[in-house]
Amino acid sequence: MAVWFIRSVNIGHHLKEKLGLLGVLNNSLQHHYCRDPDAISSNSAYIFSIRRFESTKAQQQLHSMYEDDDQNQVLDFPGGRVMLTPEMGFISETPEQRVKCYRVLDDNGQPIMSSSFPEVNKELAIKMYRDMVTLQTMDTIFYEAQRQGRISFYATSTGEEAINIASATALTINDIVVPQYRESGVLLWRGFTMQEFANQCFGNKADNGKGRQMPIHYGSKKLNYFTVSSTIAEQLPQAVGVAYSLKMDRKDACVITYFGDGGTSEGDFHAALNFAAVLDAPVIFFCRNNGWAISTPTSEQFRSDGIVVKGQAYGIRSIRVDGNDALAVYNAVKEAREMAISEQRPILIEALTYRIGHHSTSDDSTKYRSANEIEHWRMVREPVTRFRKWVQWNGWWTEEDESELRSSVRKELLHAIQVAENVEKPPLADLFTDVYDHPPSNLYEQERSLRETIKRHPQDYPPNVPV
Ligand SMILES: Cc1ncc(C[n+]2csc(CCOP(=O)(O)OP(=O)(O)O)c2C)c(N)n1
Ligand SMILES: [Mg+2]
Repeated sequence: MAVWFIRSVNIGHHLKEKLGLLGVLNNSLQHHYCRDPDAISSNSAYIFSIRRFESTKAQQQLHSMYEDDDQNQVLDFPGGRVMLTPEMGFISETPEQRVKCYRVLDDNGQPIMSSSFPEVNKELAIKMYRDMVTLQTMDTIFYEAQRQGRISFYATSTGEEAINIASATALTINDIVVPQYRESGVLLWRGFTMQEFANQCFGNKADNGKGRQMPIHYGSKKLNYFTVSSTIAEQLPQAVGVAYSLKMDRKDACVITYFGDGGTSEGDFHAALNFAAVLDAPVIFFCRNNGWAISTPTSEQFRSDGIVVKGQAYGIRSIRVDGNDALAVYNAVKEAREMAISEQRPILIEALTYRIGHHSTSDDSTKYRSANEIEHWRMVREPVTRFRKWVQWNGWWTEEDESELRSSVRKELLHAIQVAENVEKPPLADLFTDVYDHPPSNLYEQERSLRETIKRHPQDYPPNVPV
């Protein structure tokens, strides 16, 4: 499988061979320390004393230089040896070449001649395609429901269906998903039903979150899918913690956490990458670089070659992939999962894509981007059509299959919405439960005050919420 990840360690082979005894000893201890959680408790005092010894020697090491066989001077520095040079040179702010983007299918759904092929058989391909269409249809119908005033909010994944479904396909149900909010398709793939999606969006009594969250803040303990929280990037350090717990428990599973390009402008992103790297946490950081963070274009977020190079900066193996090519996404995540678990390390994937829809129902993106730009991605680079062409090219899909699927999904969704709308809302008392065993007095006071206000202004409160 020709999936190339940028290696986090770029040290030349000949230099590695010349490492001194201290370096080798330190390396093997670090390896032991990081890979074997049990070793942490039993050997921690020993490792700590070695490290302290090393740090008190730091000053001495700074002045110690060695000549290697090539007459190059080497600085023995805590953390690794560094080649010295008499030539002053700043590292360029832009690489000579931008990191290439891995893809398998061209824009027309045709396999690229030289690309190695992922093993996606007919059954899997059809399930992937069906779920992409379901996600698309779900987005259309819920979006319309919001426009009709039936739900309060919605955000579509339009343009990012391949990322959603293909990444989910490459994982197992034991892998834990720590999402942002534009990854409903991952939950769909795992078996969240249309009724469950509708119940959450309508905030009714059957919703797992008891109606306490905005629409699209899904979560499912059963499906190993953490509940969405709106605060951008806060999920990333949490994901590292979850991955570290999998490591401690020696689980044959990893964590995948999703985030947008906007998320990388938060401090949490950087803290998470660094923690994951030094803890060797089995976590896949999946960045959906869709060009926009609401109205802020990526050109106002960073000057680097996208996100992929930031992985390497933190010592994390990384890849850039075409997010609108389902087969490339599938291949990259499958390989990333394998490395994350077998080598116990984090991996970063930057998927290039485009947010075709508005940011959410609270946004009008025509105010800040050109219609041509949106049209280009909708017509030329659209991921569902591209995948469909490949499935059809294989002779696995017909026009009749297409119309049958679209109409049955639509019917099922409309039914789910109708049912969800008629289910009772959770009682008012639920607002104050599930956080404390014994709620503090100020919460009791707030509940009392709310009930009094409702009594005084009943016309301002929804009649379908039991008080
Ligand atoms: C900490 C924080 N700051 C700001 C916001 C407001 N906000 C919600 S979504 C969003 C943009 C996120 O963009 P990106 O991460 O690229 O995801 P995308 O919407 O493009 O999928 C912002 C700024 C927030 N929810 N949390
Ligand atoms: Mg974005």
